[in-house]
Amino acid sequence: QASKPRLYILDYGAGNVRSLANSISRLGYEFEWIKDESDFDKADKLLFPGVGAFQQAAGMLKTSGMMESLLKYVRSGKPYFGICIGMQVLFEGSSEAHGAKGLGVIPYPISKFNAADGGKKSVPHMGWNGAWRAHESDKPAGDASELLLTGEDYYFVHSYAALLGHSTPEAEATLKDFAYTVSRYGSEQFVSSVRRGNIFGTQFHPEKSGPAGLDLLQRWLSAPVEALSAPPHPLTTRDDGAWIDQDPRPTRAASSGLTSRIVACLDVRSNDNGDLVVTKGDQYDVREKEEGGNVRNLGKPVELSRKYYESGADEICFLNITSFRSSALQDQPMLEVVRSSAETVFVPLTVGGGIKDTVDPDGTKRSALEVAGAYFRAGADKVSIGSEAVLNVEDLLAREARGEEPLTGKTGIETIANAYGAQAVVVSIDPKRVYYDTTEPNWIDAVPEAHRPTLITGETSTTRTKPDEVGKAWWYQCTISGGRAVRDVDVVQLARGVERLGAGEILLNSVDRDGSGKGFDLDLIRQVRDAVSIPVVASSGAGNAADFEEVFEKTGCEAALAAGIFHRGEVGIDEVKADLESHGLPVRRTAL
Ligand code: 1PR
Repeated sequence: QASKPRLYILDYGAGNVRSLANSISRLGYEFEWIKDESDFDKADKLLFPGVGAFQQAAGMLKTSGMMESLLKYVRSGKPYFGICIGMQVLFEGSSEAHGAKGLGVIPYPISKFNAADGGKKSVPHMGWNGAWRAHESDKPAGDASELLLTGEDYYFVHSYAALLGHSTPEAEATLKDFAYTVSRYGSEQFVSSVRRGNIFGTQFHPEKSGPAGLDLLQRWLSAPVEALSAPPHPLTTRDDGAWIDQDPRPTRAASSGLTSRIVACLDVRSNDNGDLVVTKGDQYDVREKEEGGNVRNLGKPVELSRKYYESGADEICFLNITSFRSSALQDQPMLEVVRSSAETVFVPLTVGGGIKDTVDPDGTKRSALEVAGAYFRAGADKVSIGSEAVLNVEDLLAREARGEEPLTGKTGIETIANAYGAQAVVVSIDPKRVYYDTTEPNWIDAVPEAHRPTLITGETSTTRTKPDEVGKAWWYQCTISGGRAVRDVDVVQLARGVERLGAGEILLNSVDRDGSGKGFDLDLIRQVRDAVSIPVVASSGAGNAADFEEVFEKTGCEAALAAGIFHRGEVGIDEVKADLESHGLPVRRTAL
């Protein structure tokens, strides 16, 4: 009997590789980490889960001398599976890293998405998208080694891609030697997976793509080494150049390609007994209204996150709202929550709360980068920064006003984005409406330029809140420390500032709407959505399924988040998705 193939994973120390390790264990396979160059010879199958930035990956491979060994392995004909950056290193090089070269196995460049495409689109390309075959292989239908399955949604997160039509006709022609799938983001098409002989790569993350991703991994893991190393089958391209598969879902055609993402949020804090519980407040007050005022306990974080994964949440967000006496790193229970959740949740995990430079009581300095690194290693895909981001943008604006260089490269947003990629840094904003007294004559003259209200009638607000808003004027003031302290920065200033610092996504809460069930604050979300080119997650106020449809339709946000209605079982994630689909919005459907 043939011995089991030895599976190795190459980790270059950036980003969340824990999730891939967890998914392999969950599928019942064993693996080892590549520790030095000699391990490449021992490996029968190799997985390279490249998360983060191309430059970091290529740089590490070069300085550690592993680039040569990797190239030798890939050329040896033994099975290789590269994920995201692990696929991109097969290509020639990336415009992300000036001069940093890939392995050049696929002589085609990696370039950046065009944010100006079709007016405007958010970059990174973040979320769930389909993958469609460009060619037909002559393999028999159902061949066990057929990996490029289509018709499912997979999780993508990247700003650079092998964009079709971005190179010379000669380079484009060499792509025809590879079996690849194509995905579309706006009007741009890119290679979303590629295969030839022993080489397989996906731009998306199977380990974060729910059941569809696990299924894909399972197929590669279970395929015999010989089947994965066999010479490529001839490919046929359609004469008219069209892809073999076409997206059968009509709703998709009208969208950017991405589905409308639904995020389940778990605010976590220690209760009065010191246990971490999922809680939920109204306007950020998480204590019971009756006597005693205990912290509301809505369940256990790990159990709830698994439940939401199984019921189809596209993403899970943990916000640790405990006030830390020292750094969040000392808070081992939260790291343990992330670690345990990542064992059963195979969609992206975001973790926020306390991610900033701090000093522990014993004098040990902890940088935001260090805290974030601990969460990534525990299984988080993104970290979310709240209060600190407001202070950073204040500094940025002050430096700019003094005529100094606005970016220092030292803030948490910058250092984390630099090491792990912009897509790993979310900024969570907690704005609050500040109303003007419009009955005062010439009230507008007293309003500072930065706080000019952009709407005075409220007529664009949700129908349920319209009557009491008509005639009012307000601005959106940013808060810190869980809404307890206000700052002078306006929400648009903040959103633009964090984008300049390098954040990859905005989680937009509303202190006024939090827990109210009155619907999302559409005016707020539209203002921020229009002000930046990074994805925006709308949050706070969801009361029913129709609120989600409204926020996607009226603001163009990429994702919508809710907490209370999911925790209390008032509305299910499947119900929200069914409603969106009935209104022609694309959603990810799961088989679970
Ligand atoms: O400032 O970097 O330590 O991060 C703290 C994080 O914790 C911030 O993201 C901040 O939004 C959050 N936070 C702090 N205090 C509270 C609180 O509730 N007392 N929660 C808090 C914020 C808002 C959302 C909530 C949505 C949806 N909660 O997380 O899930 O409003 O709720 P709904 O659907 O029930 O309306 P830092």
